[in-house]
Amino acid sequence: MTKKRLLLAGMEDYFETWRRAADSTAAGLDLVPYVPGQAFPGFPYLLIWRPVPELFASLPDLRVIFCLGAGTERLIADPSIPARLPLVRMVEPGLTQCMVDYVLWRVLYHHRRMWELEEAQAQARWAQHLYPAAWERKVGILGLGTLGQACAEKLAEFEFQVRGWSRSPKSVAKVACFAGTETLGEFLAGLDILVCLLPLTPETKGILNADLFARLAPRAALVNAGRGGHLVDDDLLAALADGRMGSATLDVFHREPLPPDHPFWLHPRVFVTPHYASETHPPSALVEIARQIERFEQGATLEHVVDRQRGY
Ligand code: NDP
Ligand code: OXD
Repeated sequence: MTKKRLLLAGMEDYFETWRRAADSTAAGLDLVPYVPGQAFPGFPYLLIWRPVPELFASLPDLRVIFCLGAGTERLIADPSIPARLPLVRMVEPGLTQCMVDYVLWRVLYHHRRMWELEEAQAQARWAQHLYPAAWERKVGILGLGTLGQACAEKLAEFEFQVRGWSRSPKSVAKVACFAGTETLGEFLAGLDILVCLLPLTPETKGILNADLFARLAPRAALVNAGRGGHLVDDDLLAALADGRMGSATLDVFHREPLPPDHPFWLHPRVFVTPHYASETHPPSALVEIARQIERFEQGATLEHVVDRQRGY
């Protein structure tokens, strides 16, 4: 079988990892690195993560753009990407599984107030504390898409009281689903732990702000694995200072890497992870890309195509 050629652009540091993954799977893809200034006629498929200057002029036969990640806001904002080409966001089992691990880990951490034990250990102090059962904790997930839904299901399995919020109505077993801006207040009311897994769009930018924090349970915890632009940093710092919010895990930031002088780094109730919540796994992602190419070549509609007007 002839392998399909997939061009990788702007991913120089990872190219060898991807090529090894391609060689180790039966995806049937031949990965080719983009070289700036060179033309690539005859390449219908492209995989990119961030905008690459002058890329599209060198790809006269391009038909589908695959994004390496689930969040496509940077590509949507790139005016050089031809509007006629479908942009497919990443949906693959490795990315979903890692996000489930991360969210479960961080929710359990905040649920059991692990930092109190870490602080106590640093002082050789035996510090038992009481905590509610999982079924007494209300956990909300902003964004009930591919990742949010998988996380909601896992948290429900662990007996948390789980709520989810999306744009369109959803039905997820053991999860109370809320849809639309008009239900946001009801969704948020009294949540103990709030997880953000929204895409960054004009509607969701700055959604994690003082008004939202005021609706949660006192000393609630925030887990932001969506995008840094969802959070108003100063509102979180103020809410932590006045005790309205109790703690936060932040994986994504307005500027990445997070600048060394940012107050989040040394805050005793803020736990920073370096945009590490989840990542695309080359072997399973390539199988998924190959499946989509197969569909496309057989005339079926591509899945997970980004709606650029909607912003995700
Ligand atoms: P999806 O597109 O599958 O899900 C997005 C969800 O957000 C959908 O449920 C959607 O509603 C909802 N949503 C979007 N806009 C609104 C709105 N205005 N009001 C209410 N709900 C809204 O995306 P994924 O689950 O695959 O990924 C989500 C995000 O996670 C990514 O965009 C990215 O930012 C982030 N991410 C972070 C990673 C990390 O390592 N930190 C790794 C991977 C992703 P509806 O279902 O009705 O469309
Ligand atoms: C993604 C990410 O969007 O890694 O996939 O943040």
